[in-house]
Amino acid sequence: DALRTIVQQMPKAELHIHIEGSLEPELIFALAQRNGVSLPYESVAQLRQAYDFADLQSFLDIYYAGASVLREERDFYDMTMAYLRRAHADNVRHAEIFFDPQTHTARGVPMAAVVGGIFRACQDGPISASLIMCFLRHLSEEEAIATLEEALPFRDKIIGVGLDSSERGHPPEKFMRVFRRCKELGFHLVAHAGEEGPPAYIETALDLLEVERIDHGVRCLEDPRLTERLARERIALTVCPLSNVKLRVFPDMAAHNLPALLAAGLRVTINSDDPAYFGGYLNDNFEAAFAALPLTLAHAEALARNSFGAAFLGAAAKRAHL
Ligand code: ES4
Ligand code: ZN
Repeated sequence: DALRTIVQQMPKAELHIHIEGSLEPELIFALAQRNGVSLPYESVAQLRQAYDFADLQSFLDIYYAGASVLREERDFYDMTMAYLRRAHADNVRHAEIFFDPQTHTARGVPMAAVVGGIFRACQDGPISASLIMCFLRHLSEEEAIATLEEALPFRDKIIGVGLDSSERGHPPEKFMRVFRRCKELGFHLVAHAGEEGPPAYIETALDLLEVERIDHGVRCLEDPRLTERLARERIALTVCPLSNVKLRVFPDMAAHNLPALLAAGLRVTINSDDPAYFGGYLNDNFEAAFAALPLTLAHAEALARNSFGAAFLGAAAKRAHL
């Protein structure tokens, strides 16, 4: 219908996409062959069948296995270029791309191959794109600090840092010192919080890590005072509807709290998270949310406006998009 067409065609920014989560099964098999990596799956179809997740951890186990085929600079380039082309087809004009260096450096892949390949694709690709380096929160803060040190030679290719992986039991405060150092270095700061973890993790991400956006954040509504604060301070939430259903944060799309988040006056954006694993890219996320939920043209326009407003772009670039 008309609203669906408008939603597909409107220019958007994507602010929550893990580039390793854009690896399609076909590319996983092609890279496994190219690099002589053996996979515990017989076929593309069998791998896809494993994409039936009970929670965040059951997804992460398969996501890290898939990323094991990435070995060379050109692998990172090919993966990133495939995402940028696909995003361009969805009228994404700007993407802020997460990557997980520790998933690769732990396997002996040089940081230069990881950052270099992703960054070179961003330079060559069809849309504006920048990089946010994420620390794996199930690992120690010492390992995050060592990763930051390894990345400093590539400082000019990275606009920000984030925090991802297993949320429960790994609160933001575990990473206070490394985030303080990143702030001093001039990085933008974000963190996953309030996806599976409690609203208290959203508060500590803001107060102790001093992040500028919250990734997910959907559990904020359990705390009315926190919800009011997020609205008052115009903190963006990078919400990922298909991810939340696949990882059973909500039982189905009709139960998603996106309308309530918008009604609370929050600066919500829609994003794809791990599009190869969760059933779709950015327009698939908009389409699934708008099909199942009471959302209007005004909501669509607010979501698109918020995506550019919350982006780490200069004022002139934002004005050009808005
Ligand atoms: C992730 Cl959905 C999600 N949550 C936390 N960490 C992640 N890494 C990749 N996808
Ligand atoms: Zn995420």
